[in-house]
Amino acid sequence: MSEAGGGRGCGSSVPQRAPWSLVAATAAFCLVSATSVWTAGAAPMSREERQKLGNQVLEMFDHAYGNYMEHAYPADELMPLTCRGRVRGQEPSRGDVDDALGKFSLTLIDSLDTLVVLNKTKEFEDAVRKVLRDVNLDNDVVVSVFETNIRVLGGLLGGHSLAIMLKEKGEYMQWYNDELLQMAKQLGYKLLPAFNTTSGLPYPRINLKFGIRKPEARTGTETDTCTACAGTLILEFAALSRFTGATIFEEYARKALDFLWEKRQRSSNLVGVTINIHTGDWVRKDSGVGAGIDSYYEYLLKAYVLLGDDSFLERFNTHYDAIMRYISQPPLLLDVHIHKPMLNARTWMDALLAFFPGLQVLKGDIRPAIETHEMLYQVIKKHNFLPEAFTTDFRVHWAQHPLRPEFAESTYFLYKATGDPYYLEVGKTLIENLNKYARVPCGFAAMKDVRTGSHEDRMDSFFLAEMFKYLYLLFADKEDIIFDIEDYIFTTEAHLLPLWLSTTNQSISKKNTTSEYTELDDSNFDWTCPNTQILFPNDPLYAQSIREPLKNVVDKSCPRGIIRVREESFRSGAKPPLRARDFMATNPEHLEILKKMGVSLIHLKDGRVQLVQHAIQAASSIDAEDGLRFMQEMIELSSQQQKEQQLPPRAVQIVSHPFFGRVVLTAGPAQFGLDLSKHKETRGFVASSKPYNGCSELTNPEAVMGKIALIQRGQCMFAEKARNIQNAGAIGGIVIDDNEGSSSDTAPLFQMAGDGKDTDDIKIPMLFLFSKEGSIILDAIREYEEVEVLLSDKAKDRDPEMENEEQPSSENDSQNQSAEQITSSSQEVDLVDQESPEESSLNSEPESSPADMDNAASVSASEQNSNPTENHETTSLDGECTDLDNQLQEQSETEEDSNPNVSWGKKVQPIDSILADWNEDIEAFEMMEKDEL
Ligand code: DMJ
Repeated sequence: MSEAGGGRGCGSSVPQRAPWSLVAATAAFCLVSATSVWTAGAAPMSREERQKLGNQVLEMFDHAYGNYMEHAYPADELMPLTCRGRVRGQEPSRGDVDDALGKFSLTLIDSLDTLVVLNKTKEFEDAVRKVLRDVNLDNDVVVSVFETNIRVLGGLLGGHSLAIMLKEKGEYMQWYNDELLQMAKQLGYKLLPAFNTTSGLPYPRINLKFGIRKPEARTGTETDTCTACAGTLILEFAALSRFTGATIFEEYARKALDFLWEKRQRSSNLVGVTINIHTGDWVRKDSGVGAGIDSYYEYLLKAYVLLGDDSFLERFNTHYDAIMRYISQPPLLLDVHIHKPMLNARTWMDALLAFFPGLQVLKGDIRPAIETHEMLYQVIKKHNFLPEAFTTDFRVHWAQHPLRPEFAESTYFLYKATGDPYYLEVGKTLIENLNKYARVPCGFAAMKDVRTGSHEDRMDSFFLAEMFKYLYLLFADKEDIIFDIEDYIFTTEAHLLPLWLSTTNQSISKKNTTSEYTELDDSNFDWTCPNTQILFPNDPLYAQSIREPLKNVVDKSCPRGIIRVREESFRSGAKPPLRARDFMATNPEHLEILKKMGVSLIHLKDGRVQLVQHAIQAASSIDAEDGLRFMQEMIELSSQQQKEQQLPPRAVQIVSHPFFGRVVLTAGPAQFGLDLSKHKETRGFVASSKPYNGCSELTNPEAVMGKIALIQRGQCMFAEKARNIQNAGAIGGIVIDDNEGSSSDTAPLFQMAGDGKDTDDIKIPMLFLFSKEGSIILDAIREYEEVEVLLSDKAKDRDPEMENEEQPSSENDSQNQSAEQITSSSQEVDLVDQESPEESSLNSEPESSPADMDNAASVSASEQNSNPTENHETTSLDGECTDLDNQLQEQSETEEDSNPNVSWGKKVQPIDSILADWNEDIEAFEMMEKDEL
């Protein structure tokens, strides 16, 4: 078993040698000292510049935290566009995302230890007093157990850890008497009822006041949870037990981890994304390192580091081997099926996996960390931020970006490990992009769409808990931080827990020790503490040499094959199966392969072709399987192409004082009028049309002449409104939704359809705003009268001249003034409760018009086909990299394929079991498509 004294550091089999830091567990486990290795390569960054960047991070934090405290506190989060607090129940529901909000001043608690890291000790002291004075943990609100654990319990424990550190130093926090710890304990007890399941896996949600079982709880009926949700408790729960001596918390977290470990898929050693908390069955059998699983792996390794329990390392290493074998395709990390790990389950990656290179650094496996990080950085350079999901050929899959910190986290760890100043430059770019594109007068706003640069009225607490910590630490020297960061480990929310906990109150780990985990053999440490000979083989340019071949991986990429077919899955001597994207209906060789796979091609009267598979007609079970894979690829390809046909959202950017382009609103495009993606943007002052619905000739043409007319949705077709404002001389139009409280944060955007007739006469650009975004413009008019906007496909950089006019001292005043004005009017809005998930693609919608309007003709194909799983038409893929230009209609028929008597040549696997497996895969794929992160 591990030695006492700070967990297990580098493995005993690997000699410790300079320049590796052998602190048992710093944030990075076996880190090289940053300055001692680098001698050449990217230009080193001077201490002066690093300090300048560090100060910039401090200023940005002040802007985010200051605005939260001024305009949102005690609410859980700041809404930076409308400059007010997000209070659950007072805003339209955003679904699961809102489960982080427990009316417990989430952002303040999540920011506590950031204040200390950023040397804001005085502010920390004030913040702790506020938490103790104001925060109530007994609210009648249903919260996520996972989020409450990592953000609130973790925040309180991180705050406590640094409070006692400061107290011991003798200057600050002298009055502190473990009050944060007491709150943490109270919260810990509130979460415990969630573990009342036979499996020991916690319910995903709990009512802070009523727990799970009571009828008032409004929860406890859930059957599934995500793996990360059940497997990301051990650090906080063990710390709570060890700080307080109450062993129950660590016991519960261990039990949940034990259960997940037992349930791992035994042949692949992978875990699925969601699991039934009662039966332990995997509900979603896809497996990656991003959403739904990420921090389960992170906590296994970090639990070993913090608690020194070898069993956690053994488990982590087993999973890590499987990840590297099946999921890792450097530089990509692609989800697979746990029971068919050679097959990819997705063609896209989510942004949460950006933490993984950081974890690989902790593990000591630097090469793939450098590769994946480089790939992610190139995606960021393309879109300014990492989109919530992106395809294997690096196109945007989900366009939002809620200011996630994972990439900054990995950048920090890679810099620590390599000392390569390249990573400082990466950090600098992150800072620049945040200031350029996400900074708004009242904080930092999440990106609604990285393609347009539009914002969402949201600043998540993790932005303060994590982003500023990692960015600040990236540029800081040891002496810039008032304590030794290497004495702590970062939780998944970047809260700091002291490593000395490993030797405190160890009774639980002793109690749970079984003979299953004895002394680990050396193989467990093979990767744990690599020596510098392996990582930097006498070459200080090591990291650069790994990045070099990848430098154009994103820009030069072509659409990739949809499902990876690994070499070992091919039969020897046989050709790889035909890929859907390569298929050409006119190629006789392809037709022959189709036939072998049991796929027949039917030419439809309208010129399209339809594919139908009868597995029973395939030449062998392997061909049948190839055929099913081909059909699945075709389904996905088809939905991807259909998605590409839809118009992307547009941006309305307020460019006049005091916004200066900082506020960007997500707008829906029109299927008629000027196409903003092909033409220069339209810029102009706005004016409301009269009548406001724009359904008849305008009575105020002089007011809208040469301007962008605002028109309310309703009463007539969108095209009719466009014609009326165009006739009055408007240069563009913005239709504002008449459904009060609607917002692109909560409702899927759509494109405005024409009226079913020829709309070529409409020459001006038309955009659609939901009510909340529209009211930001209307409020601005009330306040400033002259409001100028830019209509475009992508927000433009702010006007530097306009910016320079701003006096630094008056900036806050004017910002706050505008924000307050917006606040007061926004609060009058009667909000509706919508639960639509966020979507980045657009449906098409005809104008909401009275029943006598003929809408049917204007509904476009994209509306009819908005569900990818029901899509029956495809068009060709864009770009030079593919030769597929056939229109296909796919249909998978399986009903004839379940004959249990059929046996297939060499490989005897009943076809119904193959089909059942494949159907599971397809179901899982369909579920994933519907899922939000
Ligand atoms: C944070 O709350 C945590 O890092 C969590 O593990 C997942 N990601 C969010 C931020 O993106």
